[in-house]
Amino acid sequence: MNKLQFYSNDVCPFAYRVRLTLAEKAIAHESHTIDLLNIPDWYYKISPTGNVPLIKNDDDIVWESTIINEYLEDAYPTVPLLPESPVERAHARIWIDYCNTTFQPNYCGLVFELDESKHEDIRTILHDSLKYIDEGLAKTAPGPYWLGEQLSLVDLTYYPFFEHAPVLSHYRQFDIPAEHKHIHRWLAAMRERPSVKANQCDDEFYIEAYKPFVEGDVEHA
Ligand SMILES: N[C@@H](CCC(=O)N[C@@H](CS)C(=O)NCC(=O)O)C(=O)O
Repeated sequence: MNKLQFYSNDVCPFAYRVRLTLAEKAIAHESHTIDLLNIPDWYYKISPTGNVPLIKNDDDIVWESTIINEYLEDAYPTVPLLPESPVERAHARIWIDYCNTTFQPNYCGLVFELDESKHEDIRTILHDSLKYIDEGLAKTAPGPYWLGEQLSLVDLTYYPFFEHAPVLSHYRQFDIPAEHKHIHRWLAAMRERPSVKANQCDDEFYIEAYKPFVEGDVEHA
C-alpha cells in the first residue's frame, strides 16, 4: 500500500481540518502544497473541483474536508474521533453541519465581502452565532473539548477558523467577545494539542496571505 497523499495549502482552513485529523490519528502521509493563486493543470486531473483539501489513498480519491475527515474516521478507526453512541455521533455531525452551513460562511463572508455596507449585518449574524456556540460549549463545560472530555472531529472542524481570527480582527475590526468564556477556554485547550502546536501558523502569516483577497486584487471563488 502506498502512502496516503494529501494535497493542501497552509492558508486553507478546510485543509487544516484534515491536517489536524491526519496528525491526531498519526496517519503516515505525504503532503503536497497546491499554489491556490496558480493551480497547476496536473492538479485538475486528480481533483474534480480544483479545490484543496484532497487525499489520494492508492486509487481512492476523496475531497471536501468534512467528507475526508469522515473517510479517515472510517478507514483509520484506531484513534476514534467520533463518540460511540449513535445519538452522540448524530449530535457531533449536527455541530459540524452548523459550522459548514452557518458559522463558517459568515465568518469567511466577513473577510471576503468587499462591500462595506454589508459588514454590519454579517457582524450581527456572527455575534449571534458565537453566542450560540458559547451556549453550546457551556453544556459540556468544563470540556475541555467541544463534546466534553474527548477530542472529536467537531473540534478539528471549528479550530482552523478560530486560528484565523487575527484576520477578522486586523481587516474587519471583529474580535471574539471576551464574555464568551467557554469559547476562550476551549481555544486555550486546543492550542495545547500537539497536533495544533505542530501545525499552527502565526498571525502575520494569515494576515499577509489574506491581503490580496481583502484588497480585492484576487477574487475569492
Ligand atoms: N467545501 C470545501 C471548501 C474547500 C475550499 O474552499 N478550498 C479553497 C481554499 S481554502 C480552494 O481550494 N480554492 C481554490 C480556488 O479558489 O480556486 C471543503 O470543505 O473542502
